[in-house]
Amino acid sequence: MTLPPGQRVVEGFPRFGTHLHHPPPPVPEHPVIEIDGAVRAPVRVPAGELAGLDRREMTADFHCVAGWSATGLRWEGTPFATVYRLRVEPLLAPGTPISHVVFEGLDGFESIVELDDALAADVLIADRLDGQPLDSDHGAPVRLVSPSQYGFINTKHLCRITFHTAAPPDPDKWSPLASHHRARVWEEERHRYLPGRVVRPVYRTLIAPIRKLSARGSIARRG
Ligand SMILES: Nc1nc2c(c(=O)[nH]1)N[C@H]1C(S)=C(S)[C@@H](COP(=O)(O)O)O[C@H]1N2
Ligand SMILES: [Mo]
Repeated sequence: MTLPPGQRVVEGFPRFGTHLHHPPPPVPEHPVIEIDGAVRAPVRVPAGELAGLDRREMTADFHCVAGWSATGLRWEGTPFATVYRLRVEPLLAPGTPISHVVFEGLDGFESIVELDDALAADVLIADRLDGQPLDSDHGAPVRLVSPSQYGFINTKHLCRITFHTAAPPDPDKWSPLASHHRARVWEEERHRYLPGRVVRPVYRTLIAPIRKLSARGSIARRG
C-alpha cells in the first residue's frame, strides 16, 4: 500500500483533533447547515438534504497531519461540487468571484479551504461511514471529507459553510506552526513555514498519547 510521504498506518480510525478534551457536540434534533457569507441572503438547509442531493460512495484513506493514516474508509454522501452547483451558485449575484470556503463545526472548529480544492471530485459532505450513519466520534450528523488534504481540513459536525471572495482572516497567521493553506497530503503541505520533514519526528512522539486519549471511542467499536 502506498501512503503519502511521512505517514504511517494506524489500526482502526481514532477520534482525533484539537477537541479531545471535550466530548463530541450533541447532535441537534433537526440538524441544519447554514450557507452564508457572500451570498445574496443566507439560507438554512437540513443537513440530511444536502448530504442526499447526489449520493456517492467513496473508499479512501484518511491522513492526519500528525502522521497517522486510517486506511480503506468507505464514505457516503454528496460531492461538495454538487452542493455548490445546485444550492450555492443560485444564491450568488452574477459574477461573484468566490475564492475561499470556511467549514464550521458545532464545536466551533473551522477549516478554511480554497474553492478550487473544495470543488475537487473527491470532496464529500458525508453522513455515512463504513455502512453506518456517522457516529459522534467521526462527525455526526455530517462532516466534510477531503481525503487528498490533511485531517484538519475535514471539519466534523458541520453546521455552517461560509463563502468568501478573498482569503478570510486567518487565526493562526503568526503561529510558527500555522497550518498549510492547501494541506495537500501528496505534497506534504503540513505547515506554512516549516517543511513537513522537520515536524514529522515531533508529531510522532505525540501520536501514541493522543491515541490513548481517544481509545475509549472508535477504536474499540471498529475492533
Ligand atoms: N469539528 C471538528 N472537526 C475536526 C476536528 C475538530 O477538532 N473539530 N479535528 C480535525 C482533525 S485535526 C482531524 S485529524 C480529523 C480527525 O477526524 P476523526 O476524529 O474522524 O478521526 O478531524 C478534523 N475535523
Ligand atoms: Mo489532525
